[in-house]
Amino acid sequence: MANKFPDNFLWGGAIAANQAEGAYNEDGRGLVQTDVTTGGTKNSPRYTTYIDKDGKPGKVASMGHAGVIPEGATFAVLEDHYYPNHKAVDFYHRYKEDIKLFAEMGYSVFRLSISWARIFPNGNDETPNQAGLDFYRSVFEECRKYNIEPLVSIWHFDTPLNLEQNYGGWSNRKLIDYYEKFARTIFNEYKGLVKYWLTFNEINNTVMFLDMLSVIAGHEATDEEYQVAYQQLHHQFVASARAVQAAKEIDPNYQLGCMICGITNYPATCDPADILATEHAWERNLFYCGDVQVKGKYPTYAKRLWKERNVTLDIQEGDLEDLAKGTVDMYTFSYYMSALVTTHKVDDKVGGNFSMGARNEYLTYSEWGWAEDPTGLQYFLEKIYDRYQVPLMVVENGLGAQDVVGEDGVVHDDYRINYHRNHVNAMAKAIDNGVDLIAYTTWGCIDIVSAGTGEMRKRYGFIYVDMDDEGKGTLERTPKDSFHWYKKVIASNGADVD
Ligand code: P53
Repeated sequence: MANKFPDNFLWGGAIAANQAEGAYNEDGRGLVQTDVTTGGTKNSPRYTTYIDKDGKPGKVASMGHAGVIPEGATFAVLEDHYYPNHKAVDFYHRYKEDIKLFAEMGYSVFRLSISWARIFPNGNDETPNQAGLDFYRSVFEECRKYNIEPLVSIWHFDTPLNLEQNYGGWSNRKLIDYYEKFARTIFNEYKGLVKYWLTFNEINNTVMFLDMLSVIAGHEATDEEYQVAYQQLHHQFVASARAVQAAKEIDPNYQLGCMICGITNYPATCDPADILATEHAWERNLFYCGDVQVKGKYPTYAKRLWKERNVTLDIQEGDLEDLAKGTVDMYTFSYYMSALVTTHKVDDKVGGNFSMGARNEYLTYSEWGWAEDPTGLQYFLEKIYDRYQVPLMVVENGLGAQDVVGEDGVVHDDYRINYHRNHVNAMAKAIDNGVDLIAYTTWGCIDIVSAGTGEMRKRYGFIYVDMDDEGKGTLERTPKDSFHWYKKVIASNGADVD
């Protein structure tokens, strides 16, 4: 039976400013963390670079947005390193060409993020940078020309570097006010051009990344690190809730969403201890954020989570009221893979950046160690919808793979088509089971810089970009086979996935 999607279902793709735009120091843009972050690979981390207090250059393993540099050091761009995000794929200058290609695929939605540092270069400037405001206005107008609905992430791993360097980043409560001012500025500026907003990309990663530190940096996170992360997350929750309230004040038609890194957790064995550990992993890594942002309050199990890590949250007067008042209208998430949870010793660990834990013998893994699991997407959709009962959006999904340009100049990416076909089918099944799913934006609709590894070779796009890991290439855009496949899927509203 052919898949059935709702009539007004939104089909499209997604990118993030720092991974696509480049033009890192043009038109008054300030620096962000990825501008001082080198490229890495599957097996070696990206590094955040700095000059220490004695003037010596140094680097520290980073996750793009979480590199912690030594006391007294200053983030710095070093001469003998390559920074892939500086140029990225030059969306900043080529957005008209790119949006035209998206329109050709039939997009009705395009997810992108607004770079805070283009609007407020230092994060807390008195007045916004007009050139930054103009750029996004022009991008949104270009979308509207083709009846493409922009879906805008307000923050996608790119806090202005000044706020990281001189304020301690999200550990500092002041960031709530700076973020709120940024959000209000763009809500006012783009009224009538944008309807859908996401407050923080993969907000659960603020804490979940700590579980993964042992993989990228060979370091088990300490209670102090959890204390810092939970406090930062609290500030982000309040900032998100304030932004939601501001948005509704400015335009009651605005639709706001949370954005969660959606990893489906399964128990590795039927040992009851594993079943419970899995449920607790859902609470810690997924529900904690969704519950605060959709239901408007910290869940009861939060006390246990804080106690396990000796965390004492500084919650100030008005914060809990803000959380209650600033709940989101929709739950949006990225979905790439599932993971296994176990209390037993694991011999066969899955490698690759960010994915970890035991190998699932029923699944296949990408070159970067991510488990391909479309059933896990159906499971996630059904479980999350049952819990929250608000419209859902899959705002990232895709396969990072190395592409080979054929002799005919085209990438024949059946592997990517298969991946998306399976996930589109899984969404259709969840919809058939009653889930109110309203949008699907595939990740990196055009090839962009990988967030995790900084590589270009880890490609997700349906449009090939001629650019390599060293920054060599013409930046020319060429549709892959998947481009034509997706066009057909959209034209048939998800019915024809062959
Ligand atoms: P890359 C880890 C696990 C799941 C999603 O990731 C993740 C990450 C962080 O890398 O992030 C999202 O480029 C993120 C995007 C990112 C995309 O997944 O490492 O929102 O910015 O590019 C894919 O392969």
